[in-house]
Amino acid sequence: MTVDYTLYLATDHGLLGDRDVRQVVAVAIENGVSVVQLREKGESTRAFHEAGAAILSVTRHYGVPLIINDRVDIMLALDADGVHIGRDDLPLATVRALAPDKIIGYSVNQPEHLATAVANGADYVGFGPVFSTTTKVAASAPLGLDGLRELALDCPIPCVAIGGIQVENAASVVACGVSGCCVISAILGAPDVGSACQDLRRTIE
Ligand code: 3NM
Repeated sequence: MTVDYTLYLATDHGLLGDRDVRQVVAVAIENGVSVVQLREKGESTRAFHEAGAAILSVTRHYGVPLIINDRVDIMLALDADGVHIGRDDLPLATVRALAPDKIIGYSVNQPEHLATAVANGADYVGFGPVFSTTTKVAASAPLGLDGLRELALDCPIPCVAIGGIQVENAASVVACGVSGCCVISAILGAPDVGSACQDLRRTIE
């Protein structure tokens, strides 16, 4: 599957509030989101799976890939399009063996992590956090634009930037050489999800 990483939305239960995740994701895709990641920190396995099934019905309708955060078992159970893992999850080589044909993303904060990702067959990497963010608890120290540029320069696979990306700084992030931007609060925290997506998409392109 060829993936367009231009505007990558990750979900956050807290920021969704009582909105219907299917509706929010549908509006986001209609206004420029090209990949969706279901990220359900702190939810039960059952609730995570249910949310995944709900979102998958929307992403399939639009032909946009759905990536599941951390949980290979839930990705396989849903037959979703891929999984995004970090260094505290199952090893990348193990995930690749379990899911030979799925999209696998890997979180990278240092050059050594990028080498691990490439050597073990990741399809894309997420570089972050670029800027400080309050959305992720205990995120590493921000890379800044210089750190991001260095990682992107040596990157032989698609890469997205994550962490503190807003419409105001998205152009400088893309200028570092990444394939796209992954955002949470710039979309889910916006008063108007559709226009936030349009503004981000236009800026990134
Ligand atoms: N991962 P926002 S930063 C989920 O550095 C996540 O790997 C990060 O949220 C990493 O767009 C982050 O609201 C939070 O800043 C991104």
